[in-house]
Amino acid sequence: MPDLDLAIRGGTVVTASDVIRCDVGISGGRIALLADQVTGAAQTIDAAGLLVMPGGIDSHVHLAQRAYGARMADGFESGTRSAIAGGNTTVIPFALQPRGESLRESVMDYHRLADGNCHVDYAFHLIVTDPTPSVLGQELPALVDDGYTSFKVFMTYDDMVLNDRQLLEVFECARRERALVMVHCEGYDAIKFMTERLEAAGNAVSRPEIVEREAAHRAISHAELLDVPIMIVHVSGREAMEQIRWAQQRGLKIYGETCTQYISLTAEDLKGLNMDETGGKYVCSPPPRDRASWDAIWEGITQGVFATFSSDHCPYFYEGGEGKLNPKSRTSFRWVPNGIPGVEVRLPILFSEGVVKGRITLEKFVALTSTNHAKMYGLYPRKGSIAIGCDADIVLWDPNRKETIRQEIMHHATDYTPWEGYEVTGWPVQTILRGQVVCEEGKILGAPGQGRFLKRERSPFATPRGAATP
Ligand code: DUC
Ligand code: ZN
Ligand code: ZN
Repeated sequence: MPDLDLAIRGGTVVTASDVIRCDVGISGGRIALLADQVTGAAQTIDAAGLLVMPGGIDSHVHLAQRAYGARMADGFESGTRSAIAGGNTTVIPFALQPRGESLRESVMDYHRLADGNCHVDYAFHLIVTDPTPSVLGQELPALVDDGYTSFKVFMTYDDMVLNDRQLLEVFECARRERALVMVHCEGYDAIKFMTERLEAAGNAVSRPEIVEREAAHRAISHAELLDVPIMIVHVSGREAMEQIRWAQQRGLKIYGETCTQYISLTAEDLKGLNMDETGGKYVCSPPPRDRASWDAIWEGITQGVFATFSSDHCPYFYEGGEGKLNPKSRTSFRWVPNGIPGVEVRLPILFSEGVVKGRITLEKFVALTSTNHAKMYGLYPRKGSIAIGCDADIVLWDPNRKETIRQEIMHHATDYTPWEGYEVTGWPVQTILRGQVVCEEGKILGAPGQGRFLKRERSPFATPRGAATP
């Protein structure tokens, strides 16, 4: 038996493929032993009655991002503190290239903010806003080689939108470099048109599902044209889900991601967007839809249309001059900073709505919240499972614990949670990062800086089908 630093005894181990009663032995930060009885470790945790699951991997969070015209409430310290309290051990935030600037320099800027300040392990996706010949020909290939193996592109927003020609150029580069492209699918012109007309009429529903569906179809068509796999992120309802399912049924490598807000919030929450009520607290894009959309998202989850379930944690303050209620946003809904905090509640809400209500199995829960993120983004098998040799990133989970989500128990820096008063069953009890207990009963035990930067492999899911040669 290897010398063990830690034994987790008496729990039920859950992976994306199995639910097994066994003990876990950890040595040097890695899983060293899975056995009926593990004894003789330097430290022992009694996990009787608990689930022992891979730590959550949230592959869609925004931290310290300079965008959307406001200051983000969470930097790397508070954002990853919130992540770890929610049972996560890895996050993948974004390094955004401001237009006209070097992508490499932007990545270095984010490293300066993150390195030494994270409670969980982390990597970066790149946001490409300015795909110049030197970005496509030199910077992106070198960055992919350096472990930044995925990029996000936007089909909307004045300061980030790529036109169709630019999208194709980024897709072509991704195909060549074997990187995975994440696409924000909402059509720029349709949104702009609607925003202007609706603003004049004092109505705030400027991003209906049809703009998401149109953009998803366009992105899928471009991806098919070049035979490049893409991930369509933050899918909000039936329209875009059906586009992805249609593409998958055609054999295309089109992947889908959905998020907590699309199974638990609705457009009703957005009422009061003229800021006399609390609607701004729920502004994110795509916006939450209606209860029928929750059913469509569950259909996509259970049918395997969605590979990943993320938070899209994009935290702004509600109060104050730089938050949702900033003076400009009071003049029109279009200026309300776009995004909500959610990294800490992703696992409890999916567990409660999915596992406890019988919609998904425990294995599927682990796949959606951890394993598939690792596989999609080049971190597997080091991350995302409980098997010999994996990093010992583990959440001990009480499946019966009832909690009410409240701002006062959150660990993020922002001043509200959109899920205030939301009741869940299932809660993280301890979070273990590479064999160290870093959070217990909401108490952060480790120090910022314990999180390490993860250089990622190329994703096997980014390999083209080989059907066409552009
Ligand atoms: N897209 C995101 O991924 N997050 C927040 C806002 C947005 O447009
Ligand atoms: Zn987006
Ligand atoms: Zn996002």
